[in-house]
Amino acid sequence: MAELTIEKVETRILDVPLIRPHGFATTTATAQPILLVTVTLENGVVGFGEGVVPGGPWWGGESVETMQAIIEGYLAPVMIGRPVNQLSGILNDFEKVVANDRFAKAAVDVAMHDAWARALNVPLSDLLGGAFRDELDVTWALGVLPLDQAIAEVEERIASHGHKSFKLKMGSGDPAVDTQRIAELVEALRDKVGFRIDVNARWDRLTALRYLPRLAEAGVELFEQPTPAHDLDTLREITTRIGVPVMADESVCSPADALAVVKKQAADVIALKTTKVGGLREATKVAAIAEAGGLACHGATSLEGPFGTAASLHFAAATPAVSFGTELFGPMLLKETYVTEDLVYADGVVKVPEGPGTGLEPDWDKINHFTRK
Ligand code: MUC
Ligand code: MG
Repeated sequence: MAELTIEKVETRILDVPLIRPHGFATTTATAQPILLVTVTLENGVVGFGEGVVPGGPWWGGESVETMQAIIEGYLAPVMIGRPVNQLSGILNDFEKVVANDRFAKAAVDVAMHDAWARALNVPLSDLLGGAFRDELDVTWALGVLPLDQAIAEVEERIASHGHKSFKLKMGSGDPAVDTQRIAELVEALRDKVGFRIDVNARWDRLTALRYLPRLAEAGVELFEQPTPAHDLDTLREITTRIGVPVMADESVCSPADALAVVKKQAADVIALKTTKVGGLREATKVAAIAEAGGLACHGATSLEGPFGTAASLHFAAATPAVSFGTELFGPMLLKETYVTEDLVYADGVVKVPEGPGTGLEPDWDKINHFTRK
């Protein structure tokens, strides 16, 4: 079908201000850089994808600037002139020209899925097996914050959006002080909502074994990636020793990584980000491996904007293995959106948008406004 031929691939960097600074283990973001990717087909249909990392290259080595260079210089030439319904062949050929760089590949993978679904006039989830649910639970994440501000933010988010679970970012500063701050917060509010922590791989084995039991005693329900990505032995030790479920995030950036975690039974849950694994097709493989190995998947985020988040929602809606809720809250952290109708969040859940593709439409005035000059 000639009309499905990919004619153009365009990218631009958006800098979108956040509603408040978001403190990660090693950096604090006040705006989220997002690489907006458009794929235009010969029939005029346009698909949207987003290249996003949480707050910069500290997380996985990629940034919006590296993604732009890789997509424009190496991935776009593989795509142009080929029909979008040969997606798996195109993705296969990416591996001949670009190793790793999964966040960049995810941005174009999502844009191609979106264009293809829009061309067929079906929701994106139809290309992933079909949606079997229309809304998903959403955890809200607090950046690294002083105790009083953190308590105030939890109370405010319960009142405004009905969140039932919260992720607390850790890993910056002195582990003893960090642990005390989080333990007090959880003890103050655990009767109202659930809490999990994300250390972003910053603690070594001894630090983790020393402080995680205190957090377990305070009532933390899930430990996300306390220790370094490559060290599956320690992750397994924590999983088997402390009695609180462990979620692997930085340890799982590919299907092969997921298989390694399953073989070692190093974690109970996989934080499945469609971004870090290279897109929706790779995410499907990770989910299948997790499911076969008895691990649950969590619909995790790199703080994507509306298009990337909606794509992840379609994936989660079509994938029963994503059975451990989501943290697909990225659009709520942005001060303003750049789609005509934003995602709907209320009562602790987000609706999967309806309509062709992701179901979202661009607001070009806003996109131009946020485009980096
Ligand atoms: C991560 O490591 O999970 C997701 C939410 C958040 O606050 O940070 C990210 C990245
Ligand atoms: Mg994480």
